[in-house]
Amino acid sequence: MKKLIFATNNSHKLQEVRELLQGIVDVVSLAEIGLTGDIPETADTLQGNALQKAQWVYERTGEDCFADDTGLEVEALHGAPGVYSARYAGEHCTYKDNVDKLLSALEGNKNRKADFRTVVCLMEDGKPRYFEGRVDGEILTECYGSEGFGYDPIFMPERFSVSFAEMPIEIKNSISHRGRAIQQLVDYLKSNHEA
Ligand code: ITT
Repeated sequence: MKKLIFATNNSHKLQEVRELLQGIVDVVSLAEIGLTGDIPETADTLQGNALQKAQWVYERTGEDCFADDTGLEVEALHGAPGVYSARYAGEHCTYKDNVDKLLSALEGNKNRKADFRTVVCLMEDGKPRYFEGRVDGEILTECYGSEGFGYDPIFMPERFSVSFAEMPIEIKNSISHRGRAIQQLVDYLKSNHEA
């Protein structure tokens, strides 16, 4: 099975991606190879950050790897927090700080449309390749559920009547931004490595 290091410090992402790539890719975490430290993500696009994270790991290991950069884009906020989703409420803020800030920003606003977008950067032999996934939905007016992470308790994907945080991981994975981007990666790996 192909081995790929996943360039993330986010344990929830790791769990979701491991589930998605089970039996297809041997996903190696940074903890497993003893690579610590803050991975820089200073670009102003999801693609730029995904590249930066994958490159950071590739430069230190020389091994094939991949990274995920994700943003929540809210229509009424002209696409914010977008690429700045992690630090929306400031440096060192918690998921709850971000959720509270977003709920306040949208208070009384009838336009709740939003989407999650993920760009995955695969670094193979030092060459980057990108895969994207997106899911449309809406921002709820309060938190629901305790699964998942980040903005999951306030995001309800279209055609569903529950938030991401009310879904088992397999259901979120089957429709999410990350699930879709990783599916593209799987399709690429299957068509290029098993022919
Ligand atoms: P790494 O860069 O180490 O992978 P991160 O948490 O910094 O982890 P991102 O920059 O990609 O990851 O994500 C930005 C933020 O967007 C993240 O901190 C969460 O608040 C939110 N987020 C990402 N994926 C999400 C998801 O599937 N559900 C809910 N919120 C998510």
